[in-house]
Amino acid sequence: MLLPHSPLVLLLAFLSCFAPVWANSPYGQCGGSGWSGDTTCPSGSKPTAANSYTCVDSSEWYSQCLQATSTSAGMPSTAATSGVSSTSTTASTYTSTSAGTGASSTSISSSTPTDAPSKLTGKTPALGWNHWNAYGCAVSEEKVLAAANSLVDLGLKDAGYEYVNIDDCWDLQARDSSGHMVPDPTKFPNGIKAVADKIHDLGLKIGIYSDAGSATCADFPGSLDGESVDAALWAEWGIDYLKYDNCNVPGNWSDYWTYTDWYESNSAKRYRQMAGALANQDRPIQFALCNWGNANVWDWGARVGHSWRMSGDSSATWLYFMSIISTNVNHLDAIDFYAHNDMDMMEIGNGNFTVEEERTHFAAWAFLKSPILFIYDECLFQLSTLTTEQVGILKNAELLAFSQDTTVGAPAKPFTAYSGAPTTTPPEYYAGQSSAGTHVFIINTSASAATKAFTLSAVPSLGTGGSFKIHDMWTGKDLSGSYAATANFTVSLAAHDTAAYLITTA
Ligand SMILES: *[C@@H]1O[C@H](CO)[C@@H](O)[C@H](O)[C@H]1NC(C)=O
Ligand SMILES: *[C@@H]1O[C@H](CO)[C@@H](O)[C@H](O)[C@H]1NC(C)=O
Ligand SMILES: *[C@@H]1O[C@H](CO)[C@@H](O)[C@H](O)[C@H]1NC(C)=O
Ligand SMILES: *[C@H]1O[C@H](CO)[C@@H](O)[C@H](O)[C@H]1NC(C)=O
Repeated sequence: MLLPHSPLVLLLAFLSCFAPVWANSPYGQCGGSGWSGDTTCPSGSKPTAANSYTCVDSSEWYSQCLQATSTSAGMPSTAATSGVSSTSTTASTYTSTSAGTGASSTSISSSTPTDAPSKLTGKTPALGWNHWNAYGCAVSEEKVLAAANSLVDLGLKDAGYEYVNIDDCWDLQARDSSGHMVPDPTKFPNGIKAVADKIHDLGLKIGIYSDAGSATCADFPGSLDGESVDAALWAEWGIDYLKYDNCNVPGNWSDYWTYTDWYESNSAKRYRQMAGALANQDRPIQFALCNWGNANVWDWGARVGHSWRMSGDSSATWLYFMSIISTNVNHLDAIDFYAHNDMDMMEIGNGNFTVEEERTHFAAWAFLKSPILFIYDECLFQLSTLTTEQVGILKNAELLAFSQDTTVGAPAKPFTAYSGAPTTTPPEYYAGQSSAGTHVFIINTSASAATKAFTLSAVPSLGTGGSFKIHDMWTGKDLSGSYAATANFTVSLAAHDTAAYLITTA
């Protein structure tokens, strides 16, 4: 294989850098709240199922270019032609949290697995790369291995990034005659196992993707009711991580009522079936539930998997960041070791953010202990519209250490910065613990610069006496002097920026 940074590879990468692939591409984002990118989808001269795409709302935040007419995946879908929109409609019936009568009116099989997630993986949030936002359906062995090599070359592996995750569209639309998923021979000519071996040789781990329905969101085979066969195949290949999506859910698996314990819901049951299949394999596979924050997943996610998405697909917009943080702060008690609220992909390098907004994005994902799965391709990273500054944000050792701390499982949580401080949505002040000490994070949510202040004694666990040293986690430097517990600490924050501090006894 060519060295990733050889001149030839750089030239080839440069030549393939036209428009960003997420704009106006099949299965790419075409809308959503706050979305300012391309809203059209590719259409062929003869609109057919194969070459015409329409923009379908898959959630409040995300619309996606989907084929106008679905083709049949391995298992027939009982959903309407557009799986995403039909499952979203179903999803809206999930929202109530009140206890209902439904739990007794459904007959959950007593054989539904109750396996807990493996304790051999997923203690701290997953860090890595995911192909989707960079390549969509145009994924390939070459691109996945290039990403793996770049994790090493850019020092991201050393910083803690470990997962190289393949998303949707990696296989053929039909299973083989023995019912197995088949890697697309054009995209993965050597199969997935060969890719897994190479990724393992680099000291990294590999993720695969499937769906808890009859077909994936891009209409490839789903795993519902075929979990054991698929899990065994992935284990044989050496898979370390599974992202398990929520498209094309057959009608009889919908939840039309509420539950006292949503672990008994049909939604949870679909994910529990896969949890049981994974538990039967001879290797730990981290299980990432991608059911879009439906069915009160934060109440049962930790009994089934290692992380769970809190929303529909993310959007590369500031509005999405504010929304997902606001959602997440209502469910921070769900977060602990082996249990992580997934705020969805890191959009650094995507969208049109200021450096301050990127710092806030990264910091919030780190201090709320979300998995951090980012994108990049040669166009973004190595030929650096994704700047060294952005790589520097992703590699910030102190924020990553907070995310990956092995002695404290809890995230930072909102606190009242001083008596009478205003409450905002999302909150602006957060405090948490790590093995290094106490941390404070402050988001300036407004579009102009502001002075932020907090009283040190208002920070939970610092106490009301003594004096403290304050360390800036972005610069890696201590602020000069020391601060009494009664001191009013102030900082001037640029619009949409986030301050990150470690506070220890002076
Ligand atoms: C839905 O129908 C399929 C096919 O008959 C069946 O295997 C499955 O158990 C049903 N799901 C539920 C939740 O009843
Ligand atoms: C990106 O942001 C800058 C600064 O806010 C703005 O001037 C520019 O028009 C934006 N570009 C796009 C493509 O939205
Ligand atoms: C702390 O300082 C800020 C900024 O100077 C000021 O607005 C605020 O009133 C002060 N708070 C206290 C409790 O002194
Ligand atoms: C950010 O700046 C705005 C405008 O001055 C202010 O209203 C907001 O409270 C600030 N946020 C923080 C966290 O200081």
